[in-house]
Amino acid sequence: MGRFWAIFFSLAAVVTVGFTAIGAEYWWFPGDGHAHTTLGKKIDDLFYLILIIVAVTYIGTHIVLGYVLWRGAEIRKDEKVWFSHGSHALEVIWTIVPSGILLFIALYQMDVWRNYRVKAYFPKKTAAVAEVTARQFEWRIRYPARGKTLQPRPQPDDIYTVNDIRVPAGQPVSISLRSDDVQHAIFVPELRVKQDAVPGLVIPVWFEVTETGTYDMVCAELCGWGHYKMKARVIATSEEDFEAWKINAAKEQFYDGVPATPDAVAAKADEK
Ligand SMILES: [Cu+2]
Repeated sequence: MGRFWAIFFSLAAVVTVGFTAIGAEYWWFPGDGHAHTTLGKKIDDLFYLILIIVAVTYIGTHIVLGYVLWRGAEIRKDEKVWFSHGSHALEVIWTIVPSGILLFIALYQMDVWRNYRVKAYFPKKTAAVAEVTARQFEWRIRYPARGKTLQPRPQPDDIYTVNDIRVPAGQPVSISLRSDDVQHAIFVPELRVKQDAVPGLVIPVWFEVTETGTYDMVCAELCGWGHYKMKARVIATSEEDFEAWKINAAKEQFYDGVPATPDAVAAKADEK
């Protein structure tokens, strides 16, 4: 029976890691399993690096466990068992090696972290496309008028949407994240974008969507009874479609019910 458990524990590790590797390729990560932003791909690479380190350690320790069980199974009933009271050298090694691995991960991921969070390291041509304000329980988005740059304070010709964040794909863009009341967090799994919205702070978040599409966004900070209602979308379109949308959105928003041209006025009069 001892030999059975020895093989069982050794194989269990290999099988688990095998399934995890298959899962990681097909359904572990949100969406189609791959990041849809440039930086997201680097974040995925960090996940895989850590996964490999963990897998090697996991398989290694289980093989050692299997070996110990196998040796234990060989002991005959009349044989005297042997006890170990620890090994100083071994303990030093298994303290230093994991510390070294953790230090390596901490240093290795610094570039990605800095690029993601520190404004001075954002891509140079990052366009500020919108201000996103979280509130109980929705996202209000303010865009500068076509051809203008985003101002810290609302402008009369700004365009507004609720729960729809429109961005051009294929270029680095940033949004200014704020909160009107409590703490919220934007989370767009497929873009690997996650950031808390903190009352009193304006936090810039940049990303470059690689493929046009609609990506689900949720609030990732339990912010009250209607937390679940904070579903939103990031809609990434081509630059031209983004500009065209802006023209349309401005038309709709500023339409005051009065036909604009003399022809339209005449058409309206004919209707009556
Ligand atoms: Cu929220």
